Amino acid sequence: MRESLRDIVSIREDVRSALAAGLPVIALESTIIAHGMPYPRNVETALQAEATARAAGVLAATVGILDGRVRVGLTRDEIETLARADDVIKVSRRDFAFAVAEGRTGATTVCGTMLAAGLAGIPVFATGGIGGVHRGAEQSLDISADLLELARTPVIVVSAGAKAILDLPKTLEYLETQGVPVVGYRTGSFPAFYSCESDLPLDLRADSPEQIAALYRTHRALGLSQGILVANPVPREHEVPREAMEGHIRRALQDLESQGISGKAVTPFLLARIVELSGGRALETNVQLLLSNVRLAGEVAWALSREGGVGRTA
Ligand code: PSU
Ligand code: MN
Repeated sequence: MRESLRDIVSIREDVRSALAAGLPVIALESTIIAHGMPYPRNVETALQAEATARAAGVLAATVGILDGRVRVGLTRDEIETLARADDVIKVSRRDFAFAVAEGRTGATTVCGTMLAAGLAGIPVFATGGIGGVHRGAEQSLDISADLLELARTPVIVVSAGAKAILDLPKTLEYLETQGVPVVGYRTGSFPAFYSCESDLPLDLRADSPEQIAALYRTHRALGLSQGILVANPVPREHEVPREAMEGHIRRALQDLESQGISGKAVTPFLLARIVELSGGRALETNVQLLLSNVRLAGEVAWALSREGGVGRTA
């Protein structure tokens, strides 16, 4: 039996018609719901992200896999399911076919969500922070599949940079090697997720959503197939300064090692531990930077649709 894409991917009706009409749509991920934040803050945040998009006149399609079906545009109940169930697979590119073939329920990472957004024809995606090259990668070779997906799927990913738990210089080097444009939004330095800036300069900068939309169009017109990473610093009033974060990160990394955690459990463990160590402050920052990214992604989606039809990804 040959399965067609339609048998596997369900695009919610309102999302489908918005895309057909060239109206602005953004994709949202679900790993942040299932593995990135504690219950019930995860559900509240996911719904708040969708409401923030709506307030900006943009439709948000949260992506996930329910009982083996890829859903582009989850319902409230489906978001609740992903947030509560404890057997939700963290779905990256390599897990995608497995989750579908086995009829499983899964939350998509940045990598998995880009893949689904590309299939659905949604060119803009808002997340918190992408995965990247881990500290100590010269030993562990732990490099997030998010970076490889950015190298192969032409979706604009609006983020607050890469998570500060990572090796940020190596993450930028890797993206450069893979030909992924990294664009600072109103900044000349790579944001460090919880903090507005790092000491790492960026070569590309945009000061308006229209500039990002124009860059994407040109990128596609040239036949370039990489994604574009937009690095949007967390709003200043919500940042945790780097010196304050660094202590928590070092401690969390020590705990990671002493507990012998590896593989896909690494990032969820570190994020949860840092929330604990910061007395919840890191969680607040994480929520706020996500909402800020949703607003910017919405503006970029508007800019793309104004210029006549959305920039198709396929
Ligand atoms: N950023 C957050 N919270 C998260 C993640 C990123 O603020 O939960 C998730 C994203 O889904 C990202 C994933 O794609 O962590 C990266 O995991 P890994 O390092 O295992 O590739
Ligand atoms: Mn990893």
